[in-house]
Amino acid sequence: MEAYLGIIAIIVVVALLAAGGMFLLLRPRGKSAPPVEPPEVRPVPGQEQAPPAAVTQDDDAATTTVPPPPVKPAEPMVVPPVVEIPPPSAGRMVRLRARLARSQSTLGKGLLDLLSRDRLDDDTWDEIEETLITADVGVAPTQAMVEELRTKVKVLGSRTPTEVRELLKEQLLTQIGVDTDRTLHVKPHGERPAVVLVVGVNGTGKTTTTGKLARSLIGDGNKVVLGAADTFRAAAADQLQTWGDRVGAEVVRGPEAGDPASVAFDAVAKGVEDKVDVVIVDTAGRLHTKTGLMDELGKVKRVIEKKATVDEVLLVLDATTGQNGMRQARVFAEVVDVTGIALTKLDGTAKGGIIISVQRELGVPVKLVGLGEGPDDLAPFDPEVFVDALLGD
Ligand SMILES: Nc1nc2c(ncn2[C@@H]2O[C@H](COP(=O)(O)OP(=O)(O)OP(=O)(O)O)[C@@H](O)[C@H]2O)c(=O)[nH]1
Ligand SMILES: [Mg+2]
Repeated sequence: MEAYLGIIAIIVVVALLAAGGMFLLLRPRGKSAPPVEPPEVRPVPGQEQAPPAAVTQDDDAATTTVPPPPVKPAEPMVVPPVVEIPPPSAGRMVRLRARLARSQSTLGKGLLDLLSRDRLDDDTWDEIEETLITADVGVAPTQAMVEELRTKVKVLGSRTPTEVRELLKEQLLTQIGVDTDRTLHVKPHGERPAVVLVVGVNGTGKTTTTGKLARSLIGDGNKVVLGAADTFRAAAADQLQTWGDRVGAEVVRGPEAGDPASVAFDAVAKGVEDKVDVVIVDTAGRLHTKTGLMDELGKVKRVIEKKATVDEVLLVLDATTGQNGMRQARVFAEVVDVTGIALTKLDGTAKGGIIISVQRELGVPVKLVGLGEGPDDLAPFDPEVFVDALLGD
């Protein structure tokens, strides 16, 4: 019996132990289990203001947060170079003629007022002469004009304002030259481009004129290569590069302090290879009194001529420099055979008469005029428009 009781006791103890084990295994884990966190939603950069992407199903029920669709990583921005389409050159001078206001008020209006006086005595003629000289017309052209005006005024007797204007217009046009050929030689020779060499003393506006001319040629439908033959300063080539980049003209440059003639040669070679219409070579400013630098310029031209014809040698003259400009012009003309003058900064001067004196001095026409610092402020020179602007309409 006792044996039975022992066995039953053992069975009960084992059963109790088994039940306890089951309890431990099956009891809920409650607080000790880590909470199941909803997936974290981070704000997408740049979309911090976007409403949260949560969908609430029921006030009592748990909040279910639906993550937003995956955002593609931003692609790197590629900014295409902005290439401008410049306007054509036609009609530029008419658009810019208001820029001649200073020459108009001094030269144009001054002469009209003097010539409109009832009595033209010697003092008045002296004043007329002085006005012309002050406007840089030059001594010989001034004397020629005064003589002609005196004769014509005598013939006319009393003068109406229209007659005075016509008289003056005719005289100014005669001195400037209406029939002069001012064509810029930029027509390519078959497969070979035209070449324009830009020269002048420091700061006259060579690089600016090169850039403006490239724009206007491109505006007229030409393909252009620029040669940065100013190797004295790296900034000079950068300045030209900026002009080229704006209109999509390739710029050929060389090492700083390199040989300008070889850069000019390379630019022309590139122009030939790319079959462009015009190659414009910008050179460093140089004082006409520095023989070594003037010789270097002669070499630049000769080296280009091994590859192509130099169609234009443009002398860039600053209209505000007066008689000093005349001396520069003479020396440059001796060294490189100047074929045309680009007269810059006419917008800032009352000395518009320099057009007359410089042409007379060099026997070379003014082909381009700079009438401001803006990219399209360069115009083919038109004597009629110029004189009309001086005399007012
Ligand atoms: N107002 C006015 N300024 C001009 C004109 N042409 C050029 N300039 C200004 O003249 C300054 C000199 O121009 P650049 O083109 O650098 O002269 P540069 O002859 O190349 O000078 P260097 O290379 O140093 O000899 C610049 O500030 C131009 O904006 C013009 O027609 N009118
Ligand atoms: Mg320059």
